[in-house]
Amino acid sequence: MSDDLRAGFCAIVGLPNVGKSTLLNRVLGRRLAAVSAKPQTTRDRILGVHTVELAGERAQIAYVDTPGVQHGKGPLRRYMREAAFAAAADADVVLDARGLGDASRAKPLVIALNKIDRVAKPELLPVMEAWSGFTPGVEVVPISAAQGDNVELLERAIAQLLPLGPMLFPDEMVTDRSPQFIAQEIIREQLYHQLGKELPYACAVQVETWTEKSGEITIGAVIIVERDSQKGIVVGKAGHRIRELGIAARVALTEALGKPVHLSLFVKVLAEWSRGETQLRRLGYGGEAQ
Ligand SMILES: Nc1nc2c(ncn2[C@@H]2O[C@H](COP(=O)(O)OP(=O)(O)OP(=O)(O)O)[C@@H](O)[C@H]2O)c(=O)[nH]1
Ligand SMILES: [Mg+2]
Repeated sequence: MSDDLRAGFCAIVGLPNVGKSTLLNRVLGRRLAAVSAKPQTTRDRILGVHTVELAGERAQIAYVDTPGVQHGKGPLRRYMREAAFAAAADADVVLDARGLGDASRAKPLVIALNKIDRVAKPELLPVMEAWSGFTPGVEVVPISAAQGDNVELLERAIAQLLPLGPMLFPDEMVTDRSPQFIAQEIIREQLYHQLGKELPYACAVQVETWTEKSGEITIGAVIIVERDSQKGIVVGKAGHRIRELGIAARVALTEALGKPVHLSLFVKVLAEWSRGETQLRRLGYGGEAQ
């Protein structure tokens, strides 16, 4: 084993819904970023540090999961887009989950073709060849983030492109995000799973209270919507929907935090929260994307 360590940032960029956050969670072996079948689930940059030995070489890959690159108007969309481009601009390596974005051209690039569990092997080869032809000299790694196939191979390809140098973070560090932020993501993920097509995009989640006592965590969180009618849907008939959301979120939180969790969920209307810069900032989406 060599003493050399490669360390640097790898931005995970790509179109919405290609599995960027699933890959981050897979690599880290824990649930950090929200995942859903609906596009535009991720709203912010999320750092996930993986300090690992790959084929005898030590590496520290600081992944930055980003919102899927998409068009669209309004301050929240703009914030999401800027978060993705800024992460790519700051990175040592860009991992493009599927397609090429403008922001990635100036950096060493690795392409991950995800969801290979969905295609038959003979169909994969021509797709890989096409990508290799399109981006000569760029490693194209077919993976299944959901099942873990080839993920180590992908990490090796990324690590080789990182600069030699000291670790950027302590080796036990996984993220710079607070447990409160992760809890918000886990609750928001349930909104994407359980609410209809449009509604999750009108929701934000904020943890308001957090107390730890005798090894248990008690969390109070609000789901913020834009209109009274949306509040009615989130609460549901006789409070049925919010109860279901609470049950599923509590199970996921208990698993993610490794401690029993008590969760109280409330719904609050904050008119046009996604259109006002000040309100966005207050909810954590604002100023400089972090
Ligand atoms: N079959 C299959 N599904 C996958 C795989 N990876 C992710 N998915 C599914 O694809 C959907 C989108 O996954 P996400 O990880 O949220 O995708 P994303 O790129 O982070 O999406 P945005 O944050 O919206 O840009 C979810 O339903 C995942 O379960 C995979 O390897 N195989
Ligand atoms: Mg995502």
